[in-house]
Amino acid sequence: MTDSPQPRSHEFFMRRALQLAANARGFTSPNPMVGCVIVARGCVIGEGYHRRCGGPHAEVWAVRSVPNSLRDLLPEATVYVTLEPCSHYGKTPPCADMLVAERVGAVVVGSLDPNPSVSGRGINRLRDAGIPVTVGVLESECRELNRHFLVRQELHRPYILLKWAQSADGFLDRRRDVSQAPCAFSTPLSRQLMHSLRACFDAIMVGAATVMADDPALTVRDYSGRQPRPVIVDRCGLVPPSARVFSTPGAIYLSATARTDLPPEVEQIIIPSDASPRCIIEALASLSVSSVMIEGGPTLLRSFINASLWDDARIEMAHFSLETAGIAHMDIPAGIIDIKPAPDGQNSIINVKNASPMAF
Ligand code: AOF
Ligand code: ZN
Repeated sequence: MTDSPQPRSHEFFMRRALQLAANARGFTSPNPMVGCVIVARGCVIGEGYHRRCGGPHAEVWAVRSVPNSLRDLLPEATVYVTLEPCSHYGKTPPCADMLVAERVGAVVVGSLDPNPSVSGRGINRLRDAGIPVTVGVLESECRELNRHFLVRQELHRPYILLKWAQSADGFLDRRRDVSQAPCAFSTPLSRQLMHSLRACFDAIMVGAATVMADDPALTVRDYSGRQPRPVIVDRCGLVPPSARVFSTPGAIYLSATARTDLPPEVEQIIIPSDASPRCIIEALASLSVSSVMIEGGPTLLRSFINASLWDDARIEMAHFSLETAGIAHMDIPAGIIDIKPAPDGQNSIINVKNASPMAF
């Protein structure tokens, strides 16, 4: 006896829509990643995702992908979309109107769009046109995918990730002079993962002491992706003009005094010498930076932790200790903690979510 196949669930198709959305990771900022799947008679007849900010939305690609021979099925089809269809004229026309015009049978939405131009209006427009709408399928996965976008919409500021690598006993480096290389906690694989993570951000920020001690380039080298803008916080104007980071495209230099010795391509922003973390983030937001990863050093990281101005922390922890040879100790910040082995099993990755992040 053979069982007849079970009809596939809303979750099954929403998972596929999530998978499609993630194809554009690193390319949609400041827009969200959105995926869409069109299903008729239990089969996928169309798929799409939002590829680039300014380009067509996921629903448009999905409807366009339906073969002409199957378009007659749209009135009985269910459209799965990870984010509420938009209802406004932005860089593109409203997707909710397009779905109404195509007379689709039903819409299943992962999470609501908090963008004040949308915010429930997309769903209302569909329902007003008589299209049944289900909301909240795999909602937490859909929200997690768009953490950067949701923080910007809901907390009115750029998304902030704190990131560092440390020894098992919490040191970011060992005692050394500048002629010696920084202590290597990362493995080749975790470095590559870190570069893929960098490519998802608009900016990567470090303090002056880190530039002077490590001379980082802050580039996306071991992965192919977008280069974020490097940001150097140097309140006292100490970083030498020869620092490698000034050659990385799009560099932003935050200091209390203007410098005449930096390459002309470097964008200089004057901040008060006692600028708070909030003031720093406001300066970046004014340059349309919508997500920033803070890569050190401990003074800058701690100032953001003390202000509760961060959303996630990602700590790569090596399995060896430095004990008395270690310097620059960091405590793991309080929050919702998840610890996993790195994919090569050599280090641990600690992810912490801030339970009460500062809003602007
Ligand atoms: C959707 N599907 O695939 C995306 C949506 O300037 P625009 O026209 O690209 O509009 C951007 C806004 O549209 C963005 O802030 C978000 O609210 C929504 N994005 N909506 O239905 C999509 N990318
Ligand atoms: Zn849209």
